[in-house]
Amino acid sequence: PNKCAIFDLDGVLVDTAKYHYLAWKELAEKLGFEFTLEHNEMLKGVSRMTSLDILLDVGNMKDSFTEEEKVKMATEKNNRYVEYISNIDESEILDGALSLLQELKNKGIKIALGSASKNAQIILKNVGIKSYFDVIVDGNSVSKAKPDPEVFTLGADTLGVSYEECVVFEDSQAGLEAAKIAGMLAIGVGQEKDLTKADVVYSSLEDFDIERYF
Ligand code: G16
Ligand code: MG
Repeated sequence: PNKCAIFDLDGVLVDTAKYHYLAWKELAEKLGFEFTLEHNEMLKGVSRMTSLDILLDVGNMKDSFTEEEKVKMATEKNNRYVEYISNIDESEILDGALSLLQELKNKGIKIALGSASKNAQIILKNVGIKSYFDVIVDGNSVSKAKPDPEVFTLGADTLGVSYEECVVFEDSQAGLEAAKIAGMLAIGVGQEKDLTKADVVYSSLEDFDIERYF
């Protein structure tokens, strides 16, 4: 039986992926190229600096900047993103997320966060769901980014749960791949065509059948 649910944050529990997109798009426009929603798929679940590299590649500017300039651009993007998320509230919680967290709690299932974001704490606090988590692993706690499984295994290790007893909820290919490498069940949340690495895909957490997995 599964004992632990591990949740990605952006795009699974909260609708903040759109703010990442807006902030990256603004940077691309400043640099003089278009960054589309389709391009944005490549950034999901990916760390901030790797996201910047992918974006610069889209604009054919991969080798145009020094490391220092890149850090400056990433910081600028993050400042913009933090502005967007500083005023968010529970209305940004995605459909089905709150009731799923509550049902898991009622069943005594351990709940972990496994997010690549360094801004996870502020988001959880602003939308009011921080107290559901038995452990919070985010971009500040790990040294290796998804698809490395560290962001999920660290949570399981902290809770003393074996990886085979963990179910991961993810909206990104990088995160689903990380879950599979760890030996965890990988539930994709989103569109099937984008999430080919998932064991099973639900278009929304609302459709997730808790009795089937826990
Ligand atoms: C999120 C997003 C990614 C973002 C990454 C780092 O991860 O999906 O697009 O690049 O975090 O975020 P930050 O710049 O805030 O540290 P997740 O794992 O919660 O989906
Ligand atoms: Mg995500």
